[in-house]
Amino acid sequence: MSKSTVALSAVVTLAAATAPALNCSVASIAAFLPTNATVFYAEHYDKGANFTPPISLNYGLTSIPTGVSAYEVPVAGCVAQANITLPNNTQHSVGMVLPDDWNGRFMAVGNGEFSGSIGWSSILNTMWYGFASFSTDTGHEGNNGSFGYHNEAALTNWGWRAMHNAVVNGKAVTEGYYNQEISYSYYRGCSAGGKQGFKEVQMFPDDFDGVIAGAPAWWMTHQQLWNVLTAIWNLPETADYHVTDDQMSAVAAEVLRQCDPQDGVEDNILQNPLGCVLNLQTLSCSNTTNATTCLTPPQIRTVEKLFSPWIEANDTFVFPGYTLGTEMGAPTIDADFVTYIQYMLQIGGDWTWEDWNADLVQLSDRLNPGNATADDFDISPYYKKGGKLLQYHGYSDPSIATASSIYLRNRIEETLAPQGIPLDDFYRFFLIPGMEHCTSTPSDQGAPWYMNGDSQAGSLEGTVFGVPGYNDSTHDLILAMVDWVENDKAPDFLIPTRYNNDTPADGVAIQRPICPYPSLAKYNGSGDVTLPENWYCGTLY
Ligand SMILES: *[C@@H]1O[C@H](CO)[C@@H](O)[C@H](O)[C@H]1NC(C)=O
Ligand SMILES: *[C@@H]1O[C@H](CO)[C@@H](O)[C@H](O)[C@H]1NC(C)=O
Ligand SMILES: *[C@@H]1O[C@H](CO)[C@@H](O)[C@H](O)[C@H]1NC(C)=O
Ligand SMILES: *[C@@H]1O[C@H](CO)[C@@H](O)[C@H](O)[C@H]1NC(C)=O
Ligand SMILES: *[C@@H]1O[C@H](CO)[C@@H](O)[C@H](O)[C@H]1NC(C)=O
Ligand SMILES: *[C@@H]1O[C@H](CO)[C@@H](O)[C@H](O)[C@H]1NC(C)=O
Ligand SMILES: *[C@@H]1O[C@H](CO)[C@@H](O)[C@H](O)[C@H]1NC(C)=O
Ligand SMILES: *[C@@H]1O[C@H](CO)[C@@H](O)[C@H](O)[C@H]1NC(C)=O
Ligand SMILES: *[C@@H]1O[C@H](CO)[C@@H](O)[C@H](O)[C@H]1NC(C)=O
Ligand SMILES: *[C@@H]1O[C@H](CO)[C@@H](O)[C@H](O)[C@H]1NC(C)=O
Ligand SMILES: *[C@@H]1O[C@H](CO)[C@@H](O)[C@H](O)[C@H]1NC(C)=O
Ligand SMILES: [Ca+2]
Repeated sequence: MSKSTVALSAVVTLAAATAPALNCSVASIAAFLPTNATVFYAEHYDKGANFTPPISLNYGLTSIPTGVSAYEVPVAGCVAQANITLPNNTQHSVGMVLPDDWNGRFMAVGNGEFSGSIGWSSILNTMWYGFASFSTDTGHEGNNGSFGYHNEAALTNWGWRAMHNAVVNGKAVTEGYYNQEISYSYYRGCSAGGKQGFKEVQMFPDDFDGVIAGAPAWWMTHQQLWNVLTAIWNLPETADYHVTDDQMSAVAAEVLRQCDPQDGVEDNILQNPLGCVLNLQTLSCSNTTNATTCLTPPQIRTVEKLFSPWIEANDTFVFPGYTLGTEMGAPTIDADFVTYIQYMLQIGGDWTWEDWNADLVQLSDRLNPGNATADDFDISPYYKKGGKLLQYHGYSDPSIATASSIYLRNRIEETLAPQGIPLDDFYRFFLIPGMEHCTSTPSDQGAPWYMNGDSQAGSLEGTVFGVPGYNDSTHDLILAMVDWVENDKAPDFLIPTRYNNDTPADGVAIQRPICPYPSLAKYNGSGDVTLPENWYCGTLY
């Protein structure tokens, strides 16, 4: 039994022994919220019961691909939703889950993309551990940037204000509902949610004791433009430099062929894509006869651009490129990202990709919509108050260039090092070979990725809670953070899992440690490469 499991059971026992008569009702939840809040419902669910968010209060969920659906409530408890007033005559909607068997801890979770819906699946996922968990829709419904048009207040809510308000009110509800002080407060988010985690660390260092921030969209002002520009680099489709999905698949296969052995182990996993020397000429049409997949010189230039940093005039580094092994397909325009330029940069719906101009970088920097960008690298206040921060990013992320996380980590280090702050004491960054955006791995790589980071459980077959078979702090991100915060046991490594067919019942396909940057997992030279014990965290040189 690890230290964390001992601590968890101790608190659970304590909560059970002193269990007050919990009162899951609209009036009792409302009593712990400001009077300008409206509690819509508060209902008790048995373990395993289904909760379906009422569509009339969760329109935002209909714009998520899966739509509104039923969620399994993992342990018995109270499920509630309230709208809470924010400044400038605005409001946000907050979902809350309060388990009967409370572990004494508070958890807030983040959102995805442009947010606009409560993260019900995420708070129910963390409820399983016994956390009282909260999520905000960030003050608008719908998952694109159109809400921000001529609406500074809504942008601010989205940028940071709603999350902090949800934390403040969520803590009040938790302590009121259980009539007991919260022992520790945590945060888990990925993508936009990773950014929200950094934003909290930067602006409200007292909100959390432990923050888990995956694939952070922290450089909102530049990343949003890059998401559109990478597609523009591949347009129009009639251009001689345009690449197709078939060609990008051939590139992915060639990257794997050349880079896989360069890390010393031929296993289809790119353990260190940054260390790969790639020769794209092997795909040139002069070398191969397959006209569907070969590349002309202008097409090779397009591929090189995608894997290179975006540099503008005057040597301005704007955003990093994709890392090798990122199988992004042929980039195409995503209408959601265009709404950032149209509505968050206040240009209007007539803007099309043909209007692209590099001056957008300056406009985006100047407006910094909602102050959403998390670029205050001096996170020393969070260190000084004893907070812990765990950042992770997949090496094959087709949505947010992996290297933007490395850039963030390096800017933080160069800001804190002169202050004599040892990064490793409170901030660790893990790169995950072969993981895509927050979750999953390309089928030709088959890397281990599952640690129950935010949104990961949804990529497994069936309804999954925790890390099946591995209820401990080396395999489970949440337990790792709890162990770090409460037992001072820092994660020297973590072990993600890939289950056969992404189905826990089918058994484990592969596990391998991931290591705090800049160390990386190395094979010890003998034994099964799919077993974690044959790997160790080493240095490159
Ligand atoms: C996980 O471990 C904790 C602490 O030992 C325990 O309370 C809990 O029941 C375990 N959960 C499962 C599903 O085994
Ligand atoms: C629950 O709280 C409400 C509002 O405070 C109160 O009216 C009701 O009597 C309480 N119910 C129980 C069972 O305590
Ligand atoms: C809502 O109520 C809280 C607590 O009473 C208060 O601090 C806040 O200013 C109110 N918000 C608005 C917009 O009136
Ligand atoms: C929102 O309210 C704050 C404080 O009341 C005020 O300073 C700010 O100018 C307002 N912003 C907008 C866009 O109305
Ligand atoms: C609750 O707040 C959201 C904004 O987050 C808003 O769109 C919705 O209309 C509000 N619901 C009600 C019933 O006021
Ligand atoms: C953006 O979201 C709004 C609100 O959900 C929706 O009406 C609109 O069609 C969306 N626009 C795009 C381009 O998806
Ligand atoms: C042509 O491609 C083959 C395999 O695809 C490779 O072995 C060879 O080195 C390539 N030749 C050149 C000149 O790139
Ligand atoms: C060319 O590549 C395409 C896509 O991979 C494949 O379907 C096709 O069979 C190949 N053609 C030849 C002649 O190898
Ligand atoms: C480059 O620098 C010059 C001189 O400072 C300035 O006038 C110009 O606007 C800059 N261009 C860009 C794209 O930043
Ligand atoms: C914007 O956010 C940063 C943290 O990311 C914070 O340091 C700064 O004070 C904020 N600025 C405003 C005007 O709120
Ligand atoms: C490599 O792993 C094997 C199997 O766990 C172990 O017996 C061996 O000592 C390890 N070798 C090194 C060099 O660490
Ligand atoms: Ca390899």
